[in-house]
Amino acid sequence: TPLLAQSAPVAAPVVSAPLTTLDAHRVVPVPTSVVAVTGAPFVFSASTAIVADGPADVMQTGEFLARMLRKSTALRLPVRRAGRAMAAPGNVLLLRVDTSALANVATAPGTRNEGYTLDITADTIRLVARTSAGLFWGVATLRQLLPWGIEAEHSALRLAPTVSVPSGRITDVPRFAWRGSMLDVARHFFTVDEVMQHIDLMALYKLNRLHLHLADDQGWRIVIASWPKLTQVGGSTEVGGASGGFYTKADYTDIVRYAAARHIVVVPEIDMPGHTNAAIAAYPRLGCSRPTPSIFGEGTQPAGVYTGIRVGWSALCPDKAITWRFVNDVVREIAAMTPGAYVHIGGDEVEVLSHKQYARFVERAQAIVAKYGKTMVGWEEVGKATLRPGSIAQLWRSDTALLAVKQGNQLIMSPGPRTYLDMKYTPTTEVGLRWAGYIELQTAYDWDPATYSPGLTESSILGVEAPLWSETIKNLNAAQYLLMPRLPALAEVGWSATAQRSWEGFRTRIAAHAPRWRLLGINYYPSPQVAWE
Ligand code: TNX
Repeated sequence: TPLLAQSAPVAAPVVSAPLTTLDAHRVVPVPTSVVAVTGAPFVFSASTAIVADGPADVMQTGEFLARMLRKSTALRLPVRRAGRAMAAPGNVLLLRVDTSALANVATAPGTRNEGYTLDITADTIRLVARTSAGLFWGVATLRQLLPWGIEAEHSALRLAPTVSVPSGRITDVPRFAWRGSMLDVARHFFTVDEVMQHIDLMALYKLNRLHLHLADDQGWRIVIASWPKLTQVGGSTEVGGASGGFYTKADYTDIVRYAAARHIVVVPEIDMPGHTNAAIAAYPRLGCSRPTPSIFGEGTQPAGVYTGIRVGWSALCPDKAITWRFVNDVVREIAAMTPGAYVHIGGDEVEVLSHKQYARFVERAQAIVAKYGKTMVGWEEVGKATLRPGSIAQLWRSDTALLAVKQGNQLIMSPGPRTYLDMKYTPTTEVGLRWAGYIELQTAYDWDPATYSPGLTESSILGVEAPLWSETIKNLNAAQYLLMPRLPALAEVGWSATAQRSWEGFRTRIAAHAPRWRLLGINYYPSPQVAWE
């Protein structure tokens, strides 16, 4: 029987106490600079107000914080727009967008816009950022500075009787622009509600890209109106043979909106030309491959859908007109429902096309993505094709990634032995695969994307991403067991400069997060490398 239920054998602290000095913070990812100042703390009370100064979504961020405190404490903080007369006395939490903030902090291109400063005194918390996203990440930090009891799902517990923050100043800017988490909803389907719970978890750790692997051999998970059988047939099963599932366009839009409210961009992936058996089962004329039961033994169902876990054998026929009508329609519909800048075309593990057929396929798909106004992302093999400036390659096993770098394109770093969170922690932990090795927490944490493989420099790296392939993962509980605590480790690799972070520091800080996870109902692997609180 699975041990995946929350089972950490820990004695949780009974009291959810406020921090006494900012130096003692346990923030993950670790901020660029934290300076404690002697002086009285900021104490939240019935007369505290949240004041929003900036675009409309700053109000939304204010409400996000107010709602959190409302469910776990007696605090009912009003959220007001700046400028209105503020009659009531009391202390103020100011959320302000100021496009000149952080002007003299050195950063990589673009990342300054996600930074923030947080000044805490007895009467005021001033959170200032250049954009609404920066403010939201500042609130994520503030959340972690508050006692863990604020995470309680209902106020009956009253776990956080005193909600206060010690005085001081935090300045924080991310190292990389792309900090991603990938969910494979193709091998096993995840419901809209599960995806939203995952987005909540990402928001805790300042991850800003949700990559959804929407189609693979075992499932097609998004409605394409011009090719209805993709979901009717291709979405009907999943690995192991259970019934699958798919998102309607309205479902997908709900996910995109929920993510956007948390400053997370959804990156849809339709894997092609390989990993396409679900599409081929629905429309056999697309395919130049059929799974043959004699080769695969298990997994091949009568309707042509596949429920096993072999990779590399399926491919769209690269020279047929129907294939290009299909690619064009799919990319058009996906692009139309995706406000984010990216469409991921997969491109991995194609073993049944020639090098030339493969490169040509990627180049044509790339042109279609560009025609619909999006930036192409592909797994590192796309480096074998001629890339347009700005196209992005995702490193996973490092052998072809450098081909993209040599063309001047940037990489998302997802090296299997560090970031494949579908790998087991140890030989004896449950669920997961092991082809890229076992990944205990320290292994997930202790590496630097810029020095991971020769030929890379800081500027060739757009960021990091942790894929969660779901061949062995049937539900969110199992997913969280693999994600936690490794996803926060990856988040720190992506956000914090190497000079600020260390394994010792991380393992001490992350230990204090477990009480939050327990209150939030987040499952986790209690790694023996951490003295969990
Ligand atoms: C490799 S990584 C794959 C996936 C599998 C994964 C399992 C990559 C681009 N392709 O199709 O699900 O390994 O870990």
